[in-house]
Amino acid sequence: MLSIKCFIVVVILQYISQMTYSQPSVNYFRKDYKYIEETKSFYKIHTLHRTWQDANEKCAMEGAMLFYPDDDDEMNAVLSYWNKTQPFAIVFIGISTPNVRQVFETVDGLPINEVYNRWGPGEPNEAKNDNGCVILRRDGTLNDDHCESHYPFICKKTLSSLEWNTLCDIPYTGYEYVQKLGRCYKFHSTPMNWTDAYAACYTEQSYLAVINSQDEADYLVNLTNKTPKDKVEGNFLRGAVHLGFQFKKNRWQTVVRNMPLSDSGYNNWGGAQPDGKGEKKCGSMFYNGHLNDIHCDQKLFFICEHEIALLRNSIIQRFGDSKDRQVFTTAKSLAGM
Ligand SMILES: *[C@@H]1O[C@H](CO)[C@@H](O)[C@H](O)[C@H]1NC(C)=O
Ligand SMILES: *[C@@H]1O[C@H](CO)[C@@H](O)[C@H](O)[C@H]1NC(C)=O
Ligand SMILES: *[C@@H]1O[C@H](CO)[C@@H](O)[C@H](O)[C@H]1NC(C)=O
Ligand SMILES: [Ca+2]
Repeated sequence: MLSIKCFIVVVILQYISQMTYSQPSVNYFRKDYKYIEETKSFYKIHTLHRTWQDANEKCAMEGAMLFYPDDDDEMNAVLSYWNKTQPFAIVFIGISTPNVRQVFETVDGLPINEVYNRWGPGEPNEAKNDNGCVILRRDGTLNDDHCESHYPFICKKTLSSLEWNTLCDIPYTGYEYVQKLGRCYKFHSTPMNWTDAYAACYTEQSYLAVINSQDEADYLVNLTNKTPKDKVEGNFLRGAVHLGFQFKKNRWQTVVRNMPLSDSGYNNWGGAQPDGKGEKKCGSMFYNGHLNDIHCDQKLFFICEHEIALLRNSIIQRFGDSKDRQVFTTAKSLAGM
């Protein structure tokens, strides 16, 4: 009886994964992005005000791009969504003067005259010094503004640029599925401090990796060894990577469910570590797999870990009608879950 159940579940799962492969037109990127059919793209309006540079980086971290309108049609489609959902009057868009004053280019390198470019009356005017970044007003006009101003912004992901990582069930191809561990991992070779690394993993719907077994430690060592990183320049600490544990409430605990590190299944500190006497409050791993405490402002490489939901939450969202939900419910009850 059990094997029949398993067989049926396998068949259903195969059916689901075939849908994933065979339907590139499924319109799902992330839960927080809205798909607009006219432009075949996904958009997220970020309400937190940021500088232009921070907005640009935030979109890139989400695997998207700081939005600018391609043409009138996209302008109208996005403006109408914005009008319906948000009250603010201005957003930063993905147009700036990265090279030369007054030479406006999109974040993907197009001259502004090849995209939507209806300036407001008298604009651009460099009214403040260093007016290198472009804002869009609700009336559809553009204005040059100070890049260090803070405004909301919109991130955009085109459907055609979407690559679904089927095994990891996320829209990020940098994650490697490890069958033995049933998890996915990504080595980030842009060094960050622990806090920023934590946020970067979170942005990719993941978390700073937590080691729960010797096998997992071995894999992370292998992943670290095989990632090319010798040529990465800059001021950061080499020899260790940030991981998901920290010193909090007088003990070392993991970022997943705040579990004491000693209960996590892997507690193998490097020789004489931790040596910070509680002053170094963030967790890292030497390249050889041994744990190390570190100052949280120290920049290191880091590894994100992605847990794959057993019956794939995002597929329910991607194929969100009730028929598919039924398939899942059936599969779940057959599997006795
Ligand atoms: C959005 O609202 C502004 C004013 O609040 C209006 O000028 C504009 O036409 C509206 N655009 C769309 C596409 O709804
Ligand atoms: C790590 O790499 C070694 C040698 O390449 C290999 O034998 C081992 O199976 C790998 N371990 C994991 C967990 O990937
Ligand atoms: C991490 O770096 C960011 C800037 O990227 C900074 O704002 C933040 O204060 C730093 N955090 C720590 C703990 O050093
Ligand atoms: Ca201006």
